[in-house]
Amino acid sequence: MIKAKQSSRFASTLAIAGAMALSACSAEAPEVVEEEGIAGVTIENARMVLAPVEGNPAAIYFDFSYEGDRAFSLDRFSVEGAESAVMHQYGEYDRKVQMMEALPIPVTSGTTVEFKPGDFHVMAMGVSPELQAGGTTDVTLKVSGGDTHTFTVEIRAAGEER
Ligand SMILES: [Cu+2]
Repeated sequence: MIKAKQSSRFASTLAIAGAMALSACSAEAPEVVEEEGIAGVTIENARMVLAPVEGNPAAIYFDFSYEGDRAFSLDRFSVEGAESAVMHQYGEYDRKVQMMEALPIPVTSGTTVEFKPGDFHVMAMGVSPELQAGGTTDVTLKVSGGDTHTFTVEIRAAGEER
């Protein structure tokens, strides 16, 4: 009997604690300005151009700019619906201009980087057939220190404007 009482009291204490936590959350929610991503980062004109052959690597282009206090590097990306993603740049290798893995790009306040055809881009590998032209997907930039910035890219077919 005593045991049962104790456990029911314990259970009701938990329920009260839960209710308090909930009300605390909902009371605070309207005041908190939700800030997604890294403060000061602006991404514009983001698009992903699919390869002519389904499943082949797709290129992602966008205009990056930053107005913030903290310096970081552009380096690691992940793409929803792709197995992996690498930052690429074109360079001369073996007497041919071809794309290769890019070195991290240092970013400070005022930095702008154009990810564009023939230049910096993010290469998405192992692209899911679910990513279709006309749709969108999310790209996440992960910087040193672990902060992330997620943005949406428009998906275009291979033949469309890049
Ligand atoms: Cu590439």
